[in-house]
Amino acid sequence: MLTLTVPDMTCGHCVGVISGILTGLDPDCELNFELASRKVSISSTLPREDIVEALSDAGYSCE
Ligand SMILES: [Cu+2]
Repeated sequence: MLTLTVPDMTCGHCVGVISGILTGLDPDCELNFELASRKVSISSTLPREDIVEALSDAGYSCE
């Protein structure tokens, strides 16, 4: 389980975009969003760096 903080994830639209990116990379990933704290928990075989890069490319930098 990987937990990322995505400061620019501010609304349900962002959650939808990020969800689409991650399930596009790994259809079997399990995601849990905590919008209030800007956190995404990701259960996936993808390397962390690939996830961070894909989200950054879409304008969502991660911490
Ligand atoms: Cu948004």
